[in-house]
Amino acid sequence: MTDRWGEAAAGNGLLHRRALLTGGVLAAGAGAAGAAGAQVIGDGSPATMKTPGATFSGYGQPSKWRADIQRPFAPAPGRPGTGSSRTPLHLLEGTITPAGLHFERHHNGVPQIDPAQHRLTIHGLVRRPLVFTLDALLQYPMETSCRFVECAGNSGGMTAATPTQATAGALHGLVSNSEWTGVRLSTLLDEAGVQPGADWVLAEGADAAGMSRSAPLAKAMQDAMIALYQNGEPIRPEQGFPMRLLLPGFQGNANVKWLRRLKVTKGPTYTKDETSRYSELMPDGKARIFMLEMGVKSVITRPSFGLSMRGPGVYEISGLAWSGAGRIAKVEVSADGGKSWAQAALEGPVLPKALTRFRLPWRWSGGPAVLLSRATDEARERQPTRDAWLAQYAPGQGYHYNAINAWGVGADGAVAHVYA
Ligand SMILES: Nc1nc2c(c(=O)[nH]1)N[C@H]1C(S)=C(S)[C@@H](COP(=O)(O)O)O[C@H]1N2
Ligand SMILES: [Mo]
Repeated sequence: MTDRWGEAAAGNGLLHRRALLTGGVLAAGAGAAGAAGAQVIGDGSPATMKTPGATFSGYGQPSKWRADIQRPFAPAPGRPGTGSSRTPLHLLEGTITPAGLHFERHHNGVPQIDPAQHRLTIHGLVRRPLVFTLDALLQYPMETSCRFVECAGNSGGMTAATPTQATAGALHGLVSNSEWTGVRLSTLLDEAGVQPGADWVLAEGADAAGMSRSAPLAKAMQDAMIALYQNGEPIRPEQGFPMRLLLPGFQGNANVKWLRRLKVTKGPTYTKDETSRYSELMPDGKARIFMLEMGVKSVITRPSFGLSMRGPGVYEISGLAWSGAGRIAKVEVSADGGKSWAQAALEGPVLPKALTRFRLPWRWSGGPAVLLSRATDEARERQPTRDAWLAQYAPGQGYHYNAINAWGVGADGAVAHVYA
């Protein structure tokens, strides 16, 4: 079929991404009788035009009509501060995660840290051990970058034998993306003077879990940051106030929050957090340790489970893609379960180690469809199929899940989680 949307780009109604530029306003369900996205303008003025509005507030809050946009979480009985809450990816747009919706992963609660009392110590294999107050750190040159943080356990539920019927946020929401500002770690390490032979750094948090992780010194010198600000405001307590280690593209766990100590070492420290957890069991029974970089990944957020279709018509398929290796090079979308693919439009600027938004128009005929997205990064790594991913590990191993995800659209417009 050819109309203002142009030729199909792949099977089952996928349109060319150029249509996003030339197609004009895209209303979900437009074209179907009674399902128009926009309404004709009426002449009565709304009540809000007749009385003055509310007053000012010191710190703004989301609209009361969108109080449904929450981080889902289930506190562990007896250990309320241990576990995670997730970013509701399916209810958000763009790429920046509002600070209040950044996913949380705490191993023993959120410590309340008085910034005036907090110290960051750099010691170990350095010529000059240093102790920084927050005020001292704020004197250093700072830089800003957008970076995702993703828990290695994100999407771990995808190893279940049957697909869990849950939202994109509940399944894949242990990833968030912020604009972080802080001091380059290399600036501080250069001042401390790393001794020859040192090749790893131990980072320790000031929380009740005493969470600590080792990272290669090369990463610390390459693009690591002591993050002090998140989306322009001081980093939230849940994200590590007054400071966290940011290791762009590395598994969330290594991004130590409430950072109090960095020890320069020869070799990794093998802390409890990197030996009992965050290592992967392989098919031969050996565990792999220090697989720190997150793989290339994508998820369609709209349509997705919980967001039904409103009748046949042209819809925008939209989602998020990211890679710990750098920039996203392309995202392909399929509407026929992987038989044919069309390339989605990437919204720029496409930043390294940050979430990238992709979009593609789709003419839904009203028949069954299986929607997939498959991302490739600039290192030419491409997301594996679920079967290929599972074959890499011992059964039940759930860290670093980055396989192709699928949503099934039924003839009634309901969207289900399916395996493809
Ligand atoms: N000190 C400390 N740092 C920590 C944790 C923690 O419990 N304590 N959790 C880690 C884990 S497992 C992840 S996935 C990320 C989560 O960061 P977020 O809560 O800001 O999303 O922080 C990491 N850093
Ligand atoms: Mo994590």
